[in-house]
Amino acid sequence: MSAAASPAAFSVVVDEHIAAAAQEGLTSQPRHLPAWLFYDAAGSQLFDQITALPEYYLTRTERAIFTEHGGAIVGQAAEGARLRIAELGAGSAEKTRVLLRAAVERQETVVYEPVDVSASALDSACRCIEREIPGVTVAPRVMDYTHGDGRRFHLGRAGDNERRLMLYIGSSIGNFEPHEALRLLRRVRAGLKTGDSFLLGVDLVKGENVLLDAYDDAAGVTAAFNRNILVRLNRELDANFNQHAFAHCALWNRGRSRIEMHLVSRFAQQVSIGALDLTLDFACGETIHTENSYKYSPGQAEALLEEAGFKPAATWSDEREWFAVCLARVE
Ligand code: AVI
Repeated sequence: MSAAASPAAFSVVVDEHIAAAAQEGLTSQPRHLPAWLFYDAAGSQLFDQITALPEYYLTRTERAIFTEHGGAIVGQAAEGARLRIAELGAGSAEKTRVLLRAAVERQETVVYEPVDVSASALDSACRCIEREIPGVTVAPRVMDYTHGDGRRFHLGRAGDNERRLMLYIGSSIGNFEPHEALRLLRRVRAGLKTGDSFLLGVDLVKGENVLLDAYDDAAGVTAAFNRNILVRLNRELDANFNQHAFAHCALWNRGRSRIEMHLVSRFAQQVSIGALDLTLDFACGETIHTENSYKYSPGQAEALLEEAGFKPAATWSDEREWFAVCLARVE
């Protein structure tokens, strides 16, 4: 190993969480990396681009459901009371604006509580909402809602005549393994009180080609998003991946009802990860599994919500039944 690549000479502070994930995933067989590694600044920008791609129907289909049914969603969640709206993994909160507008129309003002692990994501995403939609007050909460060690969410008290509507939209639940999804929903349930409700957005099973195109677009944005994970390891762990020596691969795993993303080594190659003092030998065709995106059958999300302790109340879908938005109540 050269001096420049030695752990001692690597001057960037190594994030232990990233180092542990890369060490575990890249030395396992089959090799894998966690999907949360996608979302550095460049990856988040690429994901924003993905949501506008013609092939990536998810975002625009869910937004259309909100545009058509936002009033009904907010009305059913409120049941005559005032509503405050919380959101897990708020991101750019772009679709949420549709629901916030519906809430303002109904009750003139609304408190919006975006929850995210990253304070900076919350800052930039939500600062402008108050200016854009008069009547909205933003109360951001920094919280790692994906790992809770059984602890409850601390969202603060809602007012006496106020109910909370918690959003988890954008098919984000689809990136969790089924047992993790159930655990997450149970945590959410435990952090809500009687009368509150939960809105879950799920992508539905559909024709294989539609699914494959959504995860392997013609412009190559999803491929760049996938490869960006290697660029991130180069920067943060002093690795020397040649991102172009790995092909983007999206496949439909029908048996497990999920799209899988992989990075496939185009030829036999060696990669070193300086911060881990690790050298990896990739065979030609060997893959790194980077993401699963589960697709739900009609009724499956409602069953999951019920298993997590919610009472499913209503489901809205688009004409083609490509995407579903499920409202469930805490009783
Ligand atoms: C964030 N998540 C819901 C996206 C999805 O569709 O599973 C991530 C993504 N991966 C590739 N394209 C988009």
